[in-house]
Amino acid sequence: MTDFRPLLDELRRICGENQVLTTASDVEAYATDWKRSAKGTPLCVVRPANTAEVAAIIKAAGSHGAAVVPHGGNTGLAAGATPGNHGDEIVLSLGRMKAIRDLDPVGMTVEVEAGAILQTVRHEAEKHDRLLPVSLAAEGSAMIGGIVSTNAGGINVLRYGMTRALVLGLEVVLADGTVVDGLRHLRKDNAGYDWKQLFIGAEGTLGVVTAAVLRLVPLPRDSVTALLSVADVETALGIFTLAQNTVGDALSAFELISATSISLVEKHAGLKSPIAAGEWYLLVEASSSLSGLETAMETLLTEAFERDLALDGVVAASHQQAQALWALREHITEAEAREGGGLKHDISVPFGAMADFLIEAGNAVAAVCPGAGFNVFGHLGDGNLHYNILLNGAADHEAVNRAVHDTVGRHRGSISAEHGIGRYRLSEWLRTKAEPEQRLSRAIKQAIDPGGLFNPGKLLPKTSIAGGAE
Ligand code: 2HG
Ligand code: ZN
Repeated sequence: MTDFRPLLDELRRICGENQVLTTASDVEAYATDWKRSAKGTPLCVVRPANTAEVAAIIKAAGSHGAAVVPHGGNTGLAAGATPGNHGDEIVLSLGRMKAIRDLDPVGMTVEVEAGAILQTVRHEAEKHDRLLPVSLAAEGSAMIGGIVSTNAGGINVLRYGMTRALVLGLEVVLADGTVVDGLRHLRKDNAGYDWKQLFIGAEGTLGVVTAAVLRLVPLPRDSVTALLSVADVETALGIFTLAQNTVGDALSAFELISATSISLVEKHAGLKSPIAAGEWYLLVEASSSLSGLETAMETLLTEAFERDLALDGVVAASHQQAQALWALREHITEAEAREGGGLKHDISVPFGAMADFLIEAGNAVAAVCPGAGFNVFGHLGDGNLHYNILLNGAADHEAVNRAVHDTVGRHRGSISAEHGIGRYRLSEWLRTKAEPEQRLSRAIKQAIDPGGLFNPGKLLPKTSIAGGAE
């Protein structure tokens, strides 16, 4: 067993005595994931104040043979920020590095440190009539470094793309402690390989993202939200086409919610759907800097009723009503956690395959887990569903995962549309990802973090780098 006391002393010299946490109660919150399904035993938690301290920590860790697990708001759903169990990994919390360094409303960019809370940056942008268009239920805790490192999705991907589409520049610290300053506020920059793309969605396995330049958009002045109920997913997809034709490029969210998800939210969050039930619900949002959205949304609902697509529906008449409709969607994850027994999947398939996927995956899961419930909801407009299974008692998790992911594979979909691989989906990634793609991923890791310093056992197995078994 390595004696890490000299390393701990060095970390205290770098960050200050109080910023190196070692007691079980102090590190507890950093040693488990949001779902509390993964647990680890870190050597310590370090909380640097700036990029220079991050670089010094990484150099120190590398020279003493400890690994580094970057840690943001801990809202991820793949256990990508949870340390391993051998007491040889430092959790590097970016939470103290939260400055908004620069906000340019004319160039529409914001330069921000990794520990800034997403919601805080969004609020700051709003003061300047700008929007940072990453919106997710966890935005009150999620940090920019984690948002970038997981290439976070959320409810507005349909309109603005994933986080990747918003990153203009990054500052990262590499395994040897080099600080790479790519914090350029440029819309156009074709000068060589776009290396920052590798760090976006790398889940902290290649380096530490310490700051980012993100693109802003004009703040929509007008926004309309509607809730509809429908009988089946084919019909929901028909309404999606209708929405694209009536609401057009103002369409900013198109979410699917199953009747089971609504029941869970009604049961655990004390909320109530204002419309008559269907098998499925659609939460549709349009937003724009121009007016006229309400008319467009009403046209959508009128046509949906005239064509017998919608069973019931309502357009929110005020901001409060819109928030109440969104609360039904935003409380699903929490309600599922309270219900217990949820086994999460984050899948995407091509639009044309969505209805077949649901039938086939339902049958496949029922075959291996009779009596399972289905808490299905998600970003239908992106072809991405959270296909969460409610297990009643003991179940073979791996068999359920295989049932879902094999169905995804038959439709050339993805087993992780937006949450990442982390620890949670690693074995399924290894089982389902084609060998050339795995080889390419290992080659990237080998080129940038050859010693396997960063986030071992996440996204790729530890053995592929260090050669030793986990
Ligand atoms: C969402 O869309 C999140 O609300 C969480 O991605 C999904 O809880 C989940 O499975
Ligand atoms: Zn989601």
